[in-house]
Amino acid sequence: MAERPGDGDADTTLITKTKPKTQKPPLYKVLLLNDDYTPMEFVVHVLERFFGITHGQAVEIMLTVHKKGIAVVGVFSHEIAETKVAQVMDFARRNQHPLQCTMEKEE
Ligand code: TYC
Repeated sequence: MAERPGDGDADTTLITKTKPKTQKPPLYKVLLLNDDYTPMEFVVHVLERFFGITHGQAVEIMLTVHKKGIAVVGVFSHEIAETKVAQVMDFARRNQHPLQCTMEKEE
């Protein structure tokens, strides 16, 4: 008779399972950059409008960018991040502000 796992004699049976690896899509940080000309209220409005965050959170992020030069606004799929960047850049340009928004792949 052939030995089967769990038959419970003195043999040692090792069962090695290979874990199925599901591919996680890469995520992208959307970054906002400081400049000397875009009004603070405009930046706050942009953050509320395109990132669906509260006024308080928008003020906090805007001030971080103002003080540190750059901040992460959010983390999204490639397509969503690209859309957010395009919306911010287009809205800033149409209002003649030099506000810059960019995206970067998460490590
Ligand atoms: N530094 C700008 C000012 O003093 C305000 C500002 C904040 C601009 C954040 C851009 O992403 C920015 N008016």
